[in-house]
Amino acid sequence: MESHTEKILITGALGQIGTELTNRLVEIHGAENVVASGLDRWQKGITAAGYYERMDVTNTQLVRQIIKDYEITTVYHLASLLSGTSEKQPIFAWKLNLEPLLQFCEMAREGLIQKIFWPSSIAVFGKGIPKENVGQDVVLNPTTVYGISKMAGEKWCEYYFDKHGVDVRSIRYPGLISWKTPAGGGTTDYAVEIFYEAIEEGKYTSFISENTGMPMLYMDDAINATLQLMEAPKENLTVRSSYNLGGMSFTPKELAEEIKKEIPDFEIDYKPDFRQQIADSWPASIDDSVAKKDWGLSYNYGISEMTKDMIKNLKVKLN
Ligand code: AKB
Repeated sequence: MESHTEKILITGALGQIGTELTNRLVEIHGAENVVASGLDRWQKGITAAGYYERMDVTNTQLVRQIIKDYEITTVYHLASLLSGTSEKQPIFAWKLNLEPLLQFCEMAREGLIQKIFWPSSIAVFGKGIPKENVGQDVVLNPTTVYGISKMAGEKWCEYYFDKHGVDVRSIRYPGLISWKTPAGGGTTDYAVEIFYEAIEEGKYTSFISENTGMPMLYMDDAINATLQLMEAPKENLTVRSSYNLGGMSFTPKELAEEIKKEIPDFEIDYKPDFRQQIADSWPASIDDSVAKKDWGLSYNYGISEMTKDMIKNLKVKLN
């Protein structure tokens, strides 16, 4: 039977998406209905959730107990290793990125929880796929550990929906840009680091080459999209693997030019590292028309609005 009060568990709640999503969920559902969780110790003020559970999400027994204790109905399962870090720890990346997702799908199949959100990524695309305007239904051919784990996760989501009616929803996030909580271990993270260094040092050495375009999204838009997808009527959803999200597309050079409008002395140089190869295998832009049609995806931030907002907020935070 469907529960009327949503009781929410967020995994990876102290991460880049987790901190901001948790606070938005608290605004909507009330602190008493939101349980944040993560590997680290809780620090005062980091999220507004009513409860915090320090838990290793691969510890299935503990996770099940927490789901039961709090009578959780909805899980936002965000805990994941990103692309750069996954290349360094492939076996652990597979374990962390896949096994808990399967466990949550099993719990939903058993009727213990009712709804799951799970983030996929533009990393599912890969070799041999056109660079521009990549569609929802292209063949996936990831060449990274992270991309392989996300592709497999998407197929599991689709499987659990098709076979067992499990209501698991997913978005292929592009690079996420935000100022509240630092990103960590991603290929698109240059687009976050650059702001910190522009403000603190006036210069930045990019680990991605100047003309490499990648799709990016400002955190505000990412959170709105996530909540919109989770609130959409079930019958409107035509994609049960993961929805494409395009956001905006730019190169490091274009972003540097935008930053120079706000910080005229800013300087950039380029020293691509192993993440360049990852970026080269990813699309430069994404077609997200299916998400727009199915659940009304829209954006408030382009590159100029995002750059202005990042600099304004980071200047205050770093002072
Ligand atoms: C990464 O760079 O690994 C992530 C992603 C695009 O999924 N930001």
